[in-house]
Amino acid sequence: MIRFIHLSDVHLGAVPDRGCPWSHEREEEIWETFRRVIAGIRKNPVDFLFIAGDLFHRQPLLRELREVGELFASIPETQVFLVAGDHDYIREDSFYRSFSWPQNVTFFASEEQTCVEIPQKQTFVYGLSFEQPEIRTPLYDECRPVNKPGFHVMLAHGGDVSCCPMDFTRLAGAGFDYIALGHSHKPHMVSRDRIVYAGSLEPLDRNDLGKHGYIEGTYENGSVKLRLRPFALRSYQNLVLTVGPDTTQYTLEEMLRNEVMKRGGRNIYRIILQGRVSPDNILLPERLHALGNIVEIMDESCPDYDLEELYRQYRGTLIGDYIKSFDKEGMTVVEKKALYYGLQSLLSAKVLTGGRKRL
Ligand SMILES: [Mn+2]
Repeated sequence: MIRFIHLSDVHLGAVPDRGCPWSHEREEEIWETFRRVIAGIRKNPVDFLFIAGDLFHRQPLLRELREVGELFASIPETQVFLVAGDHDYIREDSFYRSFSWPQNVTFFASEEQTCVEIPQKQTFVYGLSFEQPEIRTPLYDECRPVNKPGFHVMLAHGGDVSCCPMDFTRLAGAGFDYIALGHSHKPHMVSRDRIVYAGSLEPLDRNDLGKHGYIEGTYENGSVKLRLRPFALRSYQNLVLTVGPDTTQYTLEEMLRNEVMKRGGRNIYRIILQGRVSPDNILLPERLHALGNIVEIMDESCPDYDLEELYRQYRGTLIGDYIKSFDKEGMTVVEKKALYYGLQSLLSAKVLTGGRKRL
């Protein structure tokens, strides 16, 4: 049985959520998680480590390549295969061009598809690296494995218009046992147990929701079995807080504190406020930023007005006309906000001018 790990899009050097208080910690954590993967392999060696592009977020510094080289050298029983993606493409002056890797590492150094045979494991690994940040030609669609028995694995990066488009139906029929994909940060199977995006090792962007880690696989008697091994230190999560007419700032903050405690204080949250608040209660959602790693607050809540009742009461006045102008199905969140903000100021103006008179 052959055991392997497939990972991609580590993006060493990335600084997620730039400007947020936790941002620099995360820059270091991305390295740390990568080191933990290697430490895990050191303890429990696999036959192959496939890295399907964007190991680095940008051109690697020489000292960064040295560190990665040393990490690979510390797992001599594992053969490492590495391609460069669109972020860490092999620029003309890239240190990738001159770096000498340890013996157990194969770096695919050109945009030309190459096949490397590992005779003692009856394995064939295919790959190419980006030499430019954008490739609009489908470089992988014509690739076919050599006609020899064994485990045939292709490393491929991209899959969208500007990044090596791929015809997955053709690739699925090309004859590879496994296609280890990189570029999409969301782990997912394009074709079950055959064409798979490992996703980024750590989530890098507030839209990278869900679990992140690497793919653990085996190959035996012609069949590949896989599982996603969650490994990231943090996750991005959407957190919906539903408010009601009785919700005060205090209860809102308690609600958030409890949720963050339950789901984990390290995780990074996008707060979505929903529901109806009493027009007399003033909530200050921006104060929630202090209660956790809050990357964004979307306030979709509305004041709890009875629009029909208000319309009846103010028909023929500016307030009535105003309500009527919004009377339609499927209002967007922004339109609803406009309606309620407008109402709020019209109603308070009404108070100032002494009650129910034509405005
Ligand atoms: Mn990429």
